Amino acid sequence: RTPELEHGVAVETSKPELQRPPLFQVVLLNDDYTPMDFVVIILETFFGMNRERATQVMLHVHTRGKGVCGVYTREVAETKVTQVNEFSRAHQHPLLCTMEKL
Ligand code: TYC
Repeated sequence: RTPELEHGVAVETSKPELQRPPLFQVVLLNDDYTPMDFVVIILETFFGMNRERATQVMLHVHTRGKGVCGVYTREVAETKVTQVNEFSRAHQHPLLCTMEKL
């Protein structure tokens, strides 16, 4: 796009402008029953957080009602939501995970 000078001669370089895919926040919702330790394990296991970060995010969700676990393309976000909700149900916890388009 920008003409670059090569030996004093303007050369047209072109950088292809790639499409960026839509991004989605994966969001965790608060509830009154899911144990705090279980939420921390979810954040470590499915979102690659260390214990300190997972605890911060869990406490944010607990006090504010919801919180962002990560930002992903559609398919990755959908997979995380399904994995978290199935894991929570398998352990008889009502924890809810959803996604929101940015
Ligand atoms: N509110 C829950 C409790 O007091 C803890 C909790 C945190 C639940 C985050 C869900 O997404 C959640 N045990």
